[in-house]
Amino acid sequence: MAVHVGALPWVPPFAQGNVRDLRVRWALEEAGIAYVERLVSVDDQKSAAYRALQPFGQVPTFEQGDMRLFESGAIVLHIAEQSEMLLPADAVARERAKTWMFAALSSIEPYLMHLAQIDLFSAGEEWAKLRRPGAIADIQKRFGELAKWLDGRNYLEDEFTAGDLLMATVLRIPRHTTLVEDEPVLAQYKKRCEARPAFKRALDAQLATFAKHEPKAAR
Ligand SMILES: N[C@@H](CCC(=O)N[C@@H](CS)C(=O)NCC(=O)O)C(=O)O
Repeated sequence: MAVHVGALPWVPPFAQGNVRDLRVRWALEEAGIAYVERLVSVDDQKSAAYRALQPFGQVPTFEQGDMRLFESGAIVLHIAEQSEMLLPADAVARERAKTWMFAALSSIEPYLMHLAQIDLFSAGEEWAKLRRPGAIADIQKRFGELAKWLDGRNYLEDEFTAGDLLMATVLRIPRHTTLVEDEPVLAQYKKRCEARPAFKRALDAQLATFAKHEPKAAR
């Protein structure tokens, strides 16, 4: 049964390569599962039919027959359950990988999204100027701790897993800063994950869609 992935036709350049369907595309590429894009327009996002699939009107979504999912983490987990490329067979290693999936999404991503809110969506606002130093300090603390864990390791656990897939995509969020580069262990780790052919195919596919649907006004 065909897999459909909900994605946006176009986003402004600052968001390209970071829209969360990238995670789903990457997981599917790692698992060797073919998929078809389902492009979601602004009108679709507001429609009752789409809200039944994604209550917040966002992407990504995943549809395969009766299996209709939203939330990138839940979708990646569903795909990972089908492939040892993403979740090892060993029971302990498998649960450790899932632990890192949650860590990426709940212990690292919120800090980075807070900074994105400050820098990209509220730039120039007074509260954002006041909050920024604290937000940076919080990220530096988390990044230092993550770098300490990764020091001397190629991946979060023995092998690449869905935990690394999510962590690497999360580390792409502050690309308008040097926060990742300031921690060389993190920068090398991110680069190692992004060097995977499956990541490159996923990124190319997302960017190709944006190129195809670029509005005339943005050219
Ligand atoms: N927690 C959700 C977040 C989804 C999300 O923020 N999607 C963004 C793109 S990365 C979106 O659809 N933005 C368009 C909008 O909110 O209208 C997930 O991980 O799937």
